[in-house]
Amino acid sequence: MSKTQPTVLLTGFEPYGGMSGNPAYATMRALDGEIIAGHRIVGRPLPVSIARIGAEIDDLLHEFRPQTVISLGLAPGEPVIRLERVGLNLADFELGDNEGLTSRDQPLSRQGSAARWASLPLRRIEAALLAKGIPVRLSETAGTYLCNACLYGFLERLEDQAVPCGFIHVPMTPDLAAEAIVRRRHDGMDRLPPPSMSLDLIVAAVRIAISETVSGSAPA
Ligand code: PCA
Repeated sequence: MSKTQPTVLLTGFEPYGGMSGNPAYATMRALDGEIIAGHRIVGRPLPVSIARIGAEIDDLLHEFRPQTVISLGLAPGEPVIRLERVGLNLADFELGDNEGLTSRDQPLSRQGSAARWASLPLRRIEAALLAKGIPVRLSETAGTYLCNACLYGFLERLEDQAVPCGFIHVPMTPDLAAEAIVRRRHDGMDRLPPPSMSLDLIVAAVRIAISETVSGSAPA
């Protein structure tokens, strides 16, 4: 890997919650190794583990010293690309992580501030996606599960550095939505089927988000 080429660290979460895949992971894999506006994309997985995520973040920052950090996660039920504005200093979840751990009312960082702003050019990304016909929205919460822990964890470690950093939640892909419909048939609840977006469109959206962040323009 060229030492002079700036690096974009792109993380994607592993599958969780009994689902067979995670489009965040698949998108990270699809973009790993791509060059966007002269920046090399380094895609790496993150574990859905509250016990391990902090050390994983430390290791990735130490290994790659990225100029930009963008993390991806799945938001089941979300119909559009969702740009997170803020990470909260809170872990609170009943759905066990991939090691079976839950958390209640726990701060992620003892000394850390209550919240940290994502530092990606969110409005520019939003405008670029809308211009390409990709539905997107800004969001005031990344939840209180692992995706939020990831966003807060990166922002805390990068707070003194000029490294744009943020988190993008993506919808289910159609295969996961179909899987959820089958699963829900058995729970007797009459619920709307979950919305979905094709992996191709999600990958295109993340490529645009990276390009806007590193060069201020959409990919050619
Ligand atoms: N989504 C979960 C954790 C992993 C993922 O892809 C979340 O929104 O917190």
